[in-house]
Amino acid sequence: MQTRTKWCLLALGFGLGLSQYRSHTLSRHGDGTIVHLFEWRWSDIADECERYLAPNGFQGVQISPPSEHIVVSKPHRPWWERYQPVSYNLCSRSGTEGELRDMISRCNDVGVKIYADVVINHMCAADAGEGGRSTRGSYFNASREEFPSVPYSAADFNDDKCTSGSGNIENYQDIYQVRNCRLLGLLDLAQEKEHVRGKIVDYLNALVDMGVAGFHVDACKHMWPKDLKVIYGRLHNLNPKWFPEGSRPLVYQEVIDLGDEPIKASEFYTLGLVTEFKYGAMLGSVFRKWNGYKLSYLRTWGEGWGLMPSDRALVFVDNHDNQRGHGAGGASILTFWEPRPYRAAVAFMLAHPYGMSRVMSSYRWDRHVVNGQDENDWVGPPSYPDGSTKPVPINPDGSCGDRWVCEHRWPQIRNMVTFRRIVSGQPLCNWWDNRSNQIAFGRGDRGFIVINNDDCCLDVSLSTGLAAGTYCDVISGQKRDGKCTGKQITVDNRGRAHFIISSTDQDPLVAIHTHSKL
Ligand code: AAO
Repeated sequence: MQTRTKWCLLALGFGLGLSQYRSHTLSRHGDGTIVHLFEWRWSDIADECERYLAPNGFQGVQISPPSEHIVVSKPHRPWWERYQPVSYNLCSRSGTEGELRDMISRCNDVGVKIYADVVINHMCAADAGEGGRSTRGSYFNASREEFPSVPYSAADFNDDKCTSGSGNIENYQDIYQVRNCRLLGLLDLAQEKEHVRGKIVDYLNALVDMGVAGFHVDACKHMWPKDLKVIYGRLHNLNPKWFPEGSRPLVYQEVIDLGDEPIKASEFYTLGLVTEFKYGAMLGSVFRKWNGYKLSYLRTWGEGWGLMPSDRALVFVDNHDNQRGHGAGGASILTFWEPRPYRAAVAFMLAHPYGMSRVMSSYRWDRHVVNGQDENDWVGPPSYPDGSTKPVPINPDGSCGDRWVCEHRWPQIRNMVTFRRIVSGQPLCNWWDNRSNQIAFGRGDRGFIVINNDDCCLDVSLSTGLAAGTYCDVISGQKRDGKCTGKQITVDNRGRAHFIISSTDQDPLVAIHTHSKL
């Protein structure tokens, strides 16, 4: 076992895993990091690709749904109006089709991929009524299930198959309800119908032809995998202007599987990647030390914890739903509201080889929690009085202004995105823990991270796997003009280094990698 650990078992598991589910609808897009620029305008994303994401090595951006959606005035312009499409016109709160096209093109030109969040399970809710406002002014009649701009009509929806009394999903233990009834009252499309498939495929292919690299597919639990298989199978190859001939879109599917329902994430493994919601829920519990969890237990993090196979998993500490009490995950989810443990958890995710990682980039809102419910969980992005989204201003220190949080610009998170890129493909090595809440591990001979979540000081010498030299800690600072603005770590000829992390340090961790060598 000693030698096997030395040769880093995970390398083997990783390599095997990659080929296990390879399908024609999925190509590996690298082990980089995707940032979800939640509710950003297209023109701001284009600027961000050029000025920040490309120079800092982000793999791609998940964008908010680009299709035309209802405009909700009560409450005033909630973020969730975008999850209620009325057509597949590419005109949304984030901008026009022209702006979308320009953004995709500019991001691709600098090597940053765009992954579109697409809502294909449903249209708007029945209660949106008739003749309501929409982002491009397309007429719709939700009461009669008429969406002439697609066009869809009553025959394209699932109502006849739904067996619940209300027509909505009432029981998540009944797979037929979950897939044939309305999620939250949203009109449920019948993806087995050729007309519906065709319209969805046309919508997705319009985006592929524009240059998107793939999709986050919303609400996959609520669609039949056999229908999704047909839809994904008809997707065009990626635009050869930016991608190698024959490249396939990357598809990652939103399926909330916390283990207690009959629909399993595993039903979607052959189709693409799947969101691993257990990841953030369990990692949050570990960093909060709930249920007796200790950081040292993370030695077996990954499949050993009942998580899905690494090469299927899209992982994240929080998402746009569970950071505000929607979706699932519950109270353990860490978010930007608790910056110190949040940064540590995100750093752990980015240092660990499990899964494909996504970083959240949020905006602040005035939380108003009554009986455990946030009454302002609906609040939309920073906006002008007319409801249009405000630009993201960048402060002189690189942080974002207004209410934009920009976690991806927090130096610790940005530097860990670089760490992940540098250690890509390297096995997890040199694990150490104190049997409590202090851990450390390396990634081959490229990087090493130490985390102290105990209430007292960490003071220890460890094998890092790195070459001898002086390294700059990329958490307390970084290498700039050959000098280190943070802690310096000296690795000796045997690869050992001494680490000190006090429980009062701004961040409870230290990370070094080959590019931070002085
Ligand atoms: C809005 C209003 C609604 C109104 C509706 C229609 O808020 O009051 O009825 O309009 O007028 C977003 C917002 C919604 C919003 C919707 C449309 O979150 O509030 O509704 O836009 O504007 C399920 C789905 C999952 C979904 C999640 C929200 O499975 O796909 O609900 N997420 C995506 C998006 C999300 C979006 C939509 C889908 C719709 O990310 O932003 O909605 O396009 C269980 C199930 C989960 C289920 C959750 C929540 O979770 O397992 O599948 O998610 O419940 O209903 C334990 C369990 C765990 C369980 C959890 C919570 O932890 O282990 O499994 O408890 O009960």
